[in-house]
Amino acid sequence: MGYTLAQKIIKAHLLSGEMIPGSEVGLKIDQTLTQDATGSMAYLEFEAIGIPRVKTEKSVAYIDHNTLQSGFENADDHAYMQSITKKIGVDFSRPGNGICHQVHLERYGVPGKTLIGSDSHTPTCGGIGMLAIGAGGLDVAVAMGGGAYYIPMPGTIKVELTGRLQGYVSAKDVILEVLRQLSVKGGVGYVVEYAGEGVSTLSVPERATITNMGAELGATTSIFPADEVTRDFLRAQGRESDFTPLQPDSDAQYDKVITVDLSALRPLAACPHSPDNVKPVSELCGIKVDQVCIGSCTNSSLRDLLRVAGMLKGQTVAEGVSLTISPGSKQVFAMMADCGALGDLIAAGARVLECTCGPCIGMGQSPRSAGVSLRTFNRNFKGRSGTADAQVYLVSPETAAASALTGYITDPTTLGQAAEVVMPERFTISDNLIVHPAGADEAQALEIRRGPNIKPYPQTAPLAEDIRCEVTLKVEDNITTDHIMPAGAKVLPYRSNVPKISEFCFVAVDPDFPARCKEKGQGIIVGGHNYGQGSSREHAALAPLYLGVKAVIAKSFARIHKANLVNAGILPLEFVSEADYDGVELGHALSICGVPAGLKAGGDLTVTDSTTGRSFAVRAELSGRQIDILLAGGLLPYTKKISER
Ligand code: MIC
Ligand code: SF4
Repeated sequence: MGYTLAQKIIKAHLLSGEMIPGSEVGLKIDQTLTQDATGSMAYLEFEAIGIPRVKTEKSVAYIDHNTLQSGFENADDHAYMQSITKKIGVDFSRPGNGICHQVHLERYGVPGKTLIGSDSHTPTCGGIGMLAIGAGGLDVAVAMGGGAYYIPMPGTIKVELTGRLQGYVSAKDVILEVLRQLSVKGGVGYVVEYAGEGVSTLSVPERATITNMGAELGATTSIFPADEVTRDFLRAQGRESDFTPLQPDSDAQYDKVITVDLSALRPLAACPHSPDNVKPVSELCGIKVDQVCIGSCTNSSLRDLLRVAGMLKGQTVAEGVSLTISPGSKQVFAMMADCGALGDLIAAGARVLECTCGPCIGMGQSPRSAGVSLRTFNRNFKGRSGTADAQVYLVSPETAAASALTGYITDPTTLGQAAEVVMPERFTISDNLIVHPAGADEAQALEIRRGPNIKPYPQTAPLAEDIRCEVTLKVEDNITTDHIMPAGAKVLPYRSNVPKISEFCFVAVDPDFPARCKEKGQGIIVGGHNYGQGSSREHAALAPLYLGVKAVIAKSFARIHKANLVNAGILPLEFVSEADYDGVELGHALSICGVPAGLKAGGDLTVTDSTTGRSFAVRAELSGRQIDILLAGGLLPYTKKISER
């Protein structure tokens, strides 16, 4: 039997395990990336592991999430990361160089290689044929130290692309269509692979828009073949020597196949408040718009912004609409300036922001109360924009630009014939904002700068024999990491300060949660399906750890968050019978006895609820390695133990 794209890369990087879907495989990691909001903790963890220099082929630290610097905290974090990366052998992408995924695609991505990043949208580089996976910071720290990265061996969903996109329909509409078909849970446990005659009609940045938002499917990653289009992109980036072709075997087998006919696709929008709440834009026309934001790691490439500039040229943004544009990288920004397209945006009244995540992560540009915001981003979870009752729609750059001009949600295909976007033969290449690490000898003498915002990794404890505590929180299905550990301008400055950031844990769901945890000292969280979907931020596990959470009992978990819980030493348990969820309430006193023995014997445990007198069964779906991590008190003590051997 032949191999799929992902299976080929996994096979070439397999360090342990068997390639049987669901069973754990350990992979050799060639490249890592971090961004500033998760990076400071990842480097603190790397330091705690105690290895002096990174062992990967290439590791890069980006500063792109928090550049507001509304206090000393972010500046402290950035200074810490700039100094430690120089010492340990990591490239440092200075603020102003762009969003991690866009820059990584342009300057570092290599077909056939493995990449893990402490950001859930790391699969963006699947657009260039990499196996690129989002992970928690501690997993990235371990990989930087030369350790394997472990995932359950994924199954494969093939998306067959037929035809060719028409006019103002673009890559964003493709992934919205896939989300419509598969939902935010549909990719869990799978790699999504793109195939078919439509593939060669899409450029690498368009493919990257599609793989980027595979994160919203819950997929392990998404990937395109590496073909002549990939070679052209690398050549235009002055990196043709990085090209290796990658195609699936003709007899590769897929667990599921869906088809998207590119020629028939119409503009789509993900309506409030979930990326899979997808409707045709034509059904939403006439809704008044207050704000339009173009950018983010999903849609900020040169192609996207040239298209927007072409649509805005000679026109004025509608009265009552605020249009912001965040270019994805310095390369995109500089090329927009050089060709005059930036001038067209400015002249039309666009508010051009710096090339960072910006409004996507709630760093400014919150809409007005109950306002309607159209965004080319990838997430529209409630409150993520910074305005609790805002109505956020996720759309393509074409729909965004058309709506910015009319002031109402507008189907761009009604604007007539789309002018062709003419891409340059070569991108403007300058890596002058990359700070390269010092050599090993020089590095020894370098000081690490540690401001007062840099606090150590929280204390963990080996798994107790018996867990006896109260339910300190009960939540419903699809709880996102934004619910657990919000981002935004007020909270992001504390990513290196777990005691402080814990004060914000779950506050949008239950403002009393942090205080209740402090009062009780320890607790259990009860959740529904897809608990922890969304981002890779390990703070969504570290803050509960700091607040004394010992276990989370849910109907099901999102992949990265479950791994983060284990890494933090918190036990993830699943209800054997979902009906038992209804019987447990906030404040119930639960006990789970003989935990280590139960885990070793297959993971079946019994929870006794002494408030109701009932008992129910739960299961820990964990590998032997994960059980050992929990027994050691988390991945950090476990890794230290292993590296001391
Ligand atoms: C996001 O889009 O939510 C983030 C911010 O990029 C996160 C990472 C983080 O919380 O720092 C992600 O997607 O992993
Ligand atoms: Fe940044 Fe938004 Fe992309 Fe996350 S989704 S990396 S916040 S641009």
